[in-house]
Amino acid sequence: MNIDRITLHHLSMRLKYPFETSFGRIQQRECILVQIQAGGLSGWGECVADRDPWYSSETTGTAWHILKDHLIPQLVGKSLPTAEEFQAGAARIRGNAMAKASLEMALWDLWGQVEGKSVAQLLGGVRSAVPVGVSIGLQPDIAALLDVVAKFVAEGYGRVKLKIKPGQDVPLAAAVRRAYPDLPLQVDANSAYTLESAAALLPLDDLDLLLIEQPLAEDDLWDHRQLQARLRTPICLDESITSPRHAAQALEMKAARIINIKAGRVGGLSQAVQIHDLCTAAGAPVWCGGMLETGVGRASNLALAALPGFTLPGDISASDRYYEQDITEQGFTLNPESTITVPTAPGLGITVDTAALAGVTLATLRF
Ligand code: NPG
Repeated sequence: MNIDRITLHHLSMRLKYPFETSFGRIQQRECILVQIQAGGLSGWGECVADRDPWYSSETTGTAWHILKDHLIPQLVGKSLPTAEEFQAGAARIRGNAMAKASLEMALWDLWGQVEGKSVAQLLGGVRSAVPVGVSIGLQPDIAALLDVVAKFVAEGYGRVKLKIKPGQDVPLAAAVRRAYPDLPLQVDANSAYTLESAAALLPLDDLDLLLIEQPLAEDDLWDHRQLQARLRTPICLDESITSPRHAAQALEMKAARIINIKAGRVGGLSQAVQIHDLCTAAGAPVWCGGMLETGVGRASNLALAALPGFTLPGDISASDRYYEQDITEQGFTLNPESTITVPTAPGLGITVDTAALAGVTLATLRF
């Protein structure tokens, strides 16, 4: 089967509520959707790079360039590659994990449709619904934070993640813990601390948190190791883990006890599965991170989180937590017990709503 056409769609979608982290405030979320057409089928992928290089060095601009000038020319007009063939071609391009992952996601969607299997099945998923939580951005004050937590707990979210940064950390986590003594709770600093300033986080050990996510710089496995040695609470790495090798080294070095897996951050679902497998072999739990995806990326995250090692709830909330109108016909809703059902239809199991897509498209490019 030949790849007939690839289309890039640059989108800008307004979040229902601004999302504030230690790196900045997002209200208008940009992303790129990749559509691969082959043999009358359409496969979709989402590039999670944002407009600004705050969370990662990749942006929608750099991803557009890498897709257009390097990755797409390897594929368009050629026969549909296997995952190994795609990864071998992509490996020659350094970095640019999110650009690579988006194209691979569209290929997984196609491979599933060709084989009549869901992406979850292709990846080795074992769960029909996955445990999920909600990630809550920084709020103006603790009273406002408690209101937002109360709203999401009332909606049925059974695990809450709080964003923290220097000056907005222990007191806010302690206030939420006081209000919800039994709620599974975790915090995420998005690299906002140094080993020195992270001394402020040591009292978090008294709050019975599931984990403390990415307190230190993304390129600093060693200082994470020093900090983990001083904390009883597990450190979980996100930004620092950009490949299976980093994951293996972080665990070996005891820089973290838990890993957040985002397929976009590690170059695709293939690498995400490798990280899952090596963490499982090492006895380290993993969970699926989120990047405010549309329904396309959400479907892919659900497929990944169906693997057996994803024992902690993912940052995969229901569609209505994010956008007024999503661009997939399928919306994802929260089940009782704080789970979301994994799509079972072939491929990612989603259909893009072309009218909704047109309404949020900034630019389109066809190959
Ligand atoms: O529910 O998708 C979600 C958001 C989860 O907190 C979340 N994502 O640091 O992991 C993160 C953060 C993020 C959002 C990172 C957007 C980058 C972009």
